[in-house]
Amino acid sequence: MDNSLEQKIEQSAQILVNSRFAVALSGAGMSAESGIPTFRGNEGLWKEFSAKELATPEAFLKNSKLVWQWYNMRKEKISKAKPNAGHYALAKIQEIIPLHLITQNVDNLHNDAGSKNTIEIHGNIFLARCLQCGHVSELKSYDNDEPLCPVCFEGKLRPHIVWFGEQLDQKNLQRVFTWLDSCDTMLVIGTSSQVYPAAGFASDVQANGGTVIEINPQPAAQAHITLNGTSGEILPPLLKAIERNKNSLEHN
Ligand code: BJW
Repeated sequence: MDNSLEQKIEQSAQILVNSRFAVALSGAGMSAESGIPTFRGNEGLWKEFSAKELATPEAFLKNSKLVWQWYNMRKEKISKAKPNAGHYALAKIQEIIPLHLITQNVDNLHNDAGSKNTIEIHGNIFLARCLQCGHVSELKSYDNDEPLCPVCFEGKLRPHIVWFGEQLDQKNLQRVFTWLDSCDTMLVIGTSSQVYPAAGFASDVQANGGTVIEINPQPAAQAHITLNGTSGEILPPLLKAIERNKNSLEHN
């Protein structure tokens, strides 16, 4: 690791340790080192698959079987994936400082790594919602492309995912904005910052006077500090630096 990156990690750790209320926003890059493809870029899902045909309410109305087949394929892959070093380091950081986590990811890996109270703003791939009674249930299987509601037994289930053109859950969004209003430091990890409303969160924090730190091998956010590298490379040394700074703060 070059000197300037080490210095920036140290500077970020000091900011985070002195922060009153910090928020992290993660995106698909966070899970790339767990073998889960991102959406954009050369290796991204949208190179091979059409977002319009698979991740919109119109697509589900037109061909729910196709949409379920795509989600089942992804679910099978995701269910075999494990959290990576970045997920584990972030969960440990949350034990040391007040860091609240918002994720755009639907893969559950932050929770598997031990993060608590994560707001999953785009849903969760292991949940399904009934189109008739609205009940949300766990659906771990990945072999059924016409699942029915286990509660009303009549309604068709859809993935409990936020598709393009759909509103995010309002309760989640209210909690997010409460966090953003209180936040003095934000970590933006592994997102291309192209999809709204999440893409606007960092500017909201900056407008309130907060500091934004980005972790990404191809930085994309408006940040005060850019830690150029993958989340698996950057978060473990950031954790170490936070531990060091916290210890020296407590011993002074
Ligand atoms: C690494 C790494 C490593 C790689 N370590 N990093 C305002 C302006 C313009 C448009 C809109 C707007 N407001 C709303 C819209 C419409 C739309 C939108 O934003 N469109 C844009 C594309 C322009 N937004 C919506 O429709 C949202 N709904 C909404 O706002 O409702 C109100 C409304 C509706 C309509 C009009 C106006 C208002 C809903 C968005 C739902 C997004 N859903 C998806 C798919 C479902 C999830 C699933 O099936 O899994 O969510 S799209 C997809 O993109 C997925 C992701 O969560 C989301 C964000 O992607 P992310 O996480 O940033 O991934 P990538 O692949 O883009 O980037 C990966 C990054 O990682 C890169 O930067 C790499 O460099 C980096 N990286 N390896 C660290 N190891």
